[in-house]
Amino acid sequence: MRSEGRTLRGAALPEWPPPGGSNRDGSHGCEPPEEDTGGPAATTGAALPTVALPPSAVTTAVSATITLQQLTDQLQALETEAAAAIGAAADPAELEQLRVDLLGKKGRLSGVLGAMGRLPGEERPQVGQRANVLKEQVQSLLGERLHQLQSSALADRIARETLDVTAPCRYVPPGHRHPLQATVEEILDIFAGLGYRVSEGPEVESDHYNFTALNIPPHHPARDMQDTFYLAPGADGGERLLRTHTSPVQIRHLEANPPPVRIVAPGRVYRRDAVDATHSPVFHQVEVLALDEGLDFSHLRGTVTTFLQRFFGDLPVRFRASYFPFTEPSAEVDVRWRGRWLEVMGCGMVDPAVLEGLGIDPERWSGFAAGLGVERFCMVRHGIDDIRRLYTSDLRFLEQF
Ligand code: 2NL
Repeated sequence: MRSEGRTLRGAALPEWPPPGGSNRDGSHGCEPPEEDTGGPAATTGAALPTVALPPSAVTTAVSATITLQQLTDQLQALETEAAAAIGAAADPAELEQLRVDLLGKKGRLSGVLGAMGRLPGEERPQVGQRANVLKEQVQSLLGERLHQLQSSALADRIARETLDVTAPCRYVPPGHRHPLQATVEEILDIFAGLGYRVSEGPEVESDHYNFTALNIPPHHPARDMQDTFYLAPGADGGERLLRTHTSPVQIRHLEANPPPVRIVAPGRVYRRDAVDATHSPVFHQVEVLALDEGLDFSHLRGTVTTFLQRFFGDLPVRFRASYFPFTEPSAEVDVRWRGRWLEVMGCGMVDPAVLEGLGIDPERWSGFAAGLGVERFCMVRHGIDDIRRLYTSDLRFLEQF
């Protein structure tokens, strides 16, 4: 390959006449330019795809003596044939094959030059010069054809890949977050600013995580207020239901993470309620839980007040005693909104029974929890009169946000 490479770069044809001049070995002339001594294969060369050498040329090449005229004819025939084959080459790979067949170490030109040794010494320079001319011509034909093929391939590609930059685009109307989602994110942002991490969990829950672990045993009256939707038992035969609050997320979090804990759990929850202007069987909740050493009701009060004043503005906030099975004491929280007290969330100190159920020592750890309905926050903030407007995807409504 290497010596063939030299041939192609045009350095391999020997100077003509060769340096040193006379016939040191007593033969008629120089040996052929390379070790290729003109055996039949080299002489005839590999057949070109399109044009074959005339039989006479082939036979002449292998005979013992040869005339100047015969060699010149062979070179002429080779030139004609090469020009036709190069002109007909369909792609660069075919051209490369032609180059090897014509100019390569075992190619056609080498074959003709191999026969040159049988000419009388004074005739050889003529053949050598003719061969050099032929070689340069073939090289430039190869180069021109390669250039032609490459530019027509490029032109084809440009034609194929035309892009109409004036074509109208597909219209994607600009949108924005749903007001409910925006409310969730705003609430989470406020708690994130107070050092809470977001935690999420499954909407399909077990009775244990949704009720029992929250100090709501079977037949507890609180189960009536949070009636839900039941699914067929899971693979393990356990009861499955749609969670009625995101508290199970906090139970799961406490099982996996030892206190201290500060988390906020957003998500969709379900209750068996009839639809009206303020109720939906599917709604959204955010619950908060803080568990640490030394937490008391003042921390709960400060945290909830700070949160509400960041969300609604610097308004009066009041706590009223209430009841939840999972907190003790418990409170409802109201804000003074446009001249009226509005109940917006519930909260309390985590009931020691909940902590004991989790194997957490209530003598050491205490905490508070709070829960709110996102729809209510969204409706109060924007003056929305009916919860159903949040679910019906009416653009005349949504575009107002
Ligand atoms: C409401 C009231 C509340 C909680 C949720 C809670 C969670 C755990 C332990 C104790 Cl793991 N409590 N959550 C506590 C008090 C109130 O929600 O009105 N929600 C819409």
